[in-house]
This record gives sequence, C-alpha cells and structure tokens, in this order.
Amino acid sequence: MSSLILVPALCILPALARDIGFPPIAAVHNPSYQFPLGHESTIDIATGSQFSGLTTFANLPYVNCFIDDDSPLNSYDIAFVGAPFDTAVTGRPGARFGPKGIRLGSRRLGGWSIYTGENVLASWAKLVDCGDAPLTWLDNTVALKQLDLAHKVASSRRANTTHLGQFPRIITLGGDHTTTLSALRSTYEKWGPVSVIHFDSHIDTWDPEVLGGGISHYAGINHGTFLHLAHEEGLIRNTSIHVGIRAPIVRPKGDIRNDLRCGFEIITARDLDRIGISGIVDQIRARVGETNVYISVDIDVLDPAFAPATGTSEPGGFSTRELLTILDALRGLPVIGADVVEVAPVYDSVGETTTLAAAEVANSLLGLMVARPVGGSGHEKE
Ligand SMILES: [Mn+2]
Repeated sequence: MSSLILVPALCILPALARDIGFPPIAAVHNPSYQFPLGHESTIDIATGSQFSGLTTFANLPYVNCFIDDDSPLNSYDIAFVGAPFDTAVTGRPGARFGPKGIRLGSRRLGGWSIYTGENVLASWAKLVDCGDAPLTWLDNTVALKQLDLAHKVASSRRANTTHLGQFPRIITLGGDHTTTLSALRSTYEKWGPVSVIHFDSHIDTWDPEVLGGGISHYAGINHGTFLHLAHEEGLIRNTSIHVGIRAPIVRPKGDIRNDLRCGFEIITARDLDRIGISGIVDQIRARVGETNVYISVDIDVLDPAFAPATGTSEPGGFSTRELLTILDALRGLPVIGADVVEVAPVYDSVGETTTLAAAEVANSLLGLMVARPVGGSGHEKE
C-alpha cells in the first residue's frame, strides 16, 4: 500500500477507546493506529517497546490538559497530573523529581496485572498523562495557586465517556504532600466534601500555628498541615481515616496539639499485626461507607526497606505487598481523586525500589477508578 492511499485511510479509522489523534502519542508501547509514512516495510517502528518515545505514565498518550483545545480528540476520563513541588517539606527535599521518577518506574506497566489478572489500561476509560503542572519553585503561595488552577482546568474538561461520568478524574503524582490540598479543593468544587483515606506514616493534620506558623503565616502551609487546612476549608468529611501512621495521637491534656483529628479515625502501622489486612480493609470500608472517597498515598507509609526515596522515612511501616493488597481490596469504592506523593528519587536504591513501588501503587489507584465509574452528573454535593 502506498502512502498516498494510507494517509486518507487513516482519516476514516473509527474512533477507538484510546485513540488520540493530536497531540501525537508520547509513547509507543501499545498499538497507536499510527504508521510510519512512506514506507511499506513490515518492520514495526511504531509500537511495541516500553523504552521508546517520551516517558509518560505507563506509556499513556500525552495531552497538555492545561492548554490544549477541548476537542473530543483531546478528551479523557482519567488523567495523570504531575505536581513537581517540594518547597514545603520538613525533612529531606527532592520530591519535585517525583513525577518523573514515578513515570520511569511505570515503564514496565502496560498489560495484565500480575496481581489481579486485569488490564486496567484497556477498559471503558480513556486515559492520558497531562505531564507536569508548571509550578514555580521560588514562591509557595504562587505555586499552589498554579496547582489549584491546573487541577481546576484539567478536571473541568470534557470527559470522553460521558454516560459514565461528566468530568474527568485526576491521579496526581507528587510532589510533596502539600500538593494534595489543591486536588482536594478541586474535587470539592465538583463533588463536595470527600472522605479522605490517607496512607501515611504521619498524620499531616498539624495545626499551622504549631508546625511552621510560629515563623510566618506562609510557613504554616506545608506538608504536615495541609489536612488541617483542608478540614478548616470544609473540603473533607468527618468520615476520613489515617492508615499506617507510626504513633497514635497522645498529647498532654490542654496541649494545643490535642485537637489533631480533623475528622480522621486512625489505624497505626502496628495495627496490622493486631487485626491483619482484612481487619484494616473492614475498618476503612466501615469508616467511609458509600461516601465519595479521595485516596492519598504518601509513599513514606511504606517501610524504608521498601521505599527509601522519600523525605521523612519512618522505620516500621507496611511492605509494598501489604499496601497493594489493602488498596486492591478497596475495589468498589467511589474514588473521585487520588495521589501518590513524597517520592524523592535521588534517595532511591539503584534498583529503583521506590519508584517501582510508587508506580504500582498508582496503577492500583487507577484500577479502583476504572472499577467504579462515578456517575453522570459529577455534582453530588450534599
Ligand atoms: Mn504526608
């Protein structure tokens, strides 16, 4: 077939579930329905390698969700958004490189899960990678406003499969944990308050007056206070739950830090030894019920043996297998947003231990979203 015939033929290909015409595919692991022009060879240079093309999450097509036009070709149902921001940490910096690290760790994804036997990349949902939101590294206030807007724009675009959900859902790749605040502000606009399932070795509900606020108001907005702020802003429900923190909250009576619950129940890492994985899953499900949930995974919930590349490591955490088993057991919950944060690749092992784990976690979160479409309207505010 000559290229003169091939080109018009391409134009009449039926629209396929994951066929995005422009911008062109960023990666070519999976069939793209695009072909080298002007060549009749049967040698395939368009598909089939996880090592070719640009690096997107799981080799998904790239769409600049912040500025590209809103045509049906650029529509999507679930999008990955990078948030390269790490200037609000209390420990080691470096999570600004997290999104790219997680994408590198995700190269091997692209087919059937070895855990569940399912291929979440090939379903009703059209998936894209939006790349990273452009965030200044010089002013946290401006950077978070940029991220607020990036979330708002990316989640307000036309969904592809509108009968299963009017608005796209976002999985954020962090970035330090402060970035979750922007995601929660965005989900609140569309969905109202959500139950947050917060996997983390820390509570992140510190009062800004206590953690950082003694220096300045600006300093009080950080990765240890964002859930306190989200609670104050009314973004989250009193049916939220922390999972995997190292220490229960025990403070002297009268201590200003006594009131750190902010709507959260607590499961500590050591509760795993006491009640087991099924006990943890049952407790999470009982807590959130049928409410809309946002799942935030701080990779430091894992033991440093499984995730050394993070800013605030705490020994004694979950294993990767335990975390993935818990996440996969949450199938059926209405997940309207999710993230994997605090991945700082510079501290990783040469075996890419942390970024491989983070990519697998993101894939599990994607699986939960694919398994449970969230309805046609998107407006389910109480
Ligand atoms: Mn955290």
